[in-house]
Amino acid sequence: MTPASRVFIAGGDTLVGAALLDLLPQRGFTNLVGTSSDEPELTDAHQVAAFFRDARPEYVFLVGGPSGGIGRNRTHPANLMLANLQTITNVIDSAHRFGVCKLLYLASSCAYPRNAPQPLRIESLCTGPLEPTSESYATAKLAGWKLCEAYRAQYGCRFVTGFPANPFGPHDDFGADSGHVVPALLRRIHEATERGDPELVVWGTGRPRREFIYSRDLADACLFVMRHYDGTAPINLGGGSDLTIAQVARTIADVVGYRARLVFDSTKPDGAPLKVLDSSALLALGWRPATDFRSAVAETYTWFRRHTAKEGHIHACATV
Ligand code: GFB
Repeated sequence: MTPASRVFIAGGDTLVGAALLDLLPQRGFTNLVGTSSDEPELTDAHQVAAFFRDARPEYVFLVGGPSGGIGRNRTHPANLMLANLQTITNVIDSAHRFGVCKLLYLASSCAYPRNAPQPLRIESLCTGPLEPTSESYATAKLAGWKLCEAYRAQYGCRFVTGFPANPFGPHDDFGADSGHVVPALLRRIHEATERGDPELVVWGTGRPRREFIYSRDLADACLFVMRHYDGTAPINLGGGSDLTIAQVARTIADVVGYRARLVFDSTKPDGAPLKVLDSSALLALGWRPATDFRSAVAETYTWFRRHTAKEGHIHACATV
């Protein structure tokens, strides 16, 4: 991959796509194709094929397809599964047909079996039942990994799959009901502070643990893997903070300056009890995350405030 390589971020409107769009030019990659207005609708097979035929991308980051937090996964399993399956099949097949040099596909840590041993190792994939709250989305994500493997086996395509920790950052979906825990709580705690609410309800028991990764660090890991990893096995993309949801809520309250009470509503689902990745393969290659959790939350909050003030609303994008 050279600065002149034609690079396509399939899913530039997602959390990770936005971070890649920021990062790649900073690292000297200026020949980005399919950015903003000329990005094809990824669920449309004809648009995607026509785009690959005309733009001829050489390197593809497949980070597209909608996602959401535990709320959106429960209310929209069909939309999430269908749009992800369409995105995956369209982009992967076109990448093969139009001779892409290398593709990195981002799956999700929710594709691991619910009760797999922790930290989650690649060997545990497909060894047990999935977490029910995200089964449809996770099944589509697993299909994407298997499709990459199939194209590698049949055609020798250099298609690599990464399983990221839970990402968050600027351009996230800050919807109170649709977003993942960090952006959803940032918004809800921000609004509770402005109203002076005496307490804030946090979903679930507060006991589940998650590993988080700042979207800028994840974009950096994606670029690193594109340049330095070409194995047939998928690779976990983590190595950062592992926190309980109660710790997450308290950190966010602290960053926002919310001094009132946090109440845990155990009638709301916890989802998987624990999700922490074994990222030893990535770390052994020399990659490290740069941003600690609290600093990443603070940066994300700054972005959120700037955009709330400017737009009067928060753009909910399709996060990975
Ligand atoms: O981030 P989250 O929605 O995703 O929820 P998952 C993580 C934990 O935070 C759960 C709790 O235990 C939630 O109950 N939580 C507390 C909240 N308050 C809130 C809140 O206001 N909003 C949200 N969303 N959660 C997702 C999958 O699972 O992980 C997706 O559903 C995707 O498919 C993503 O893979 C990475 O980690 O539970």
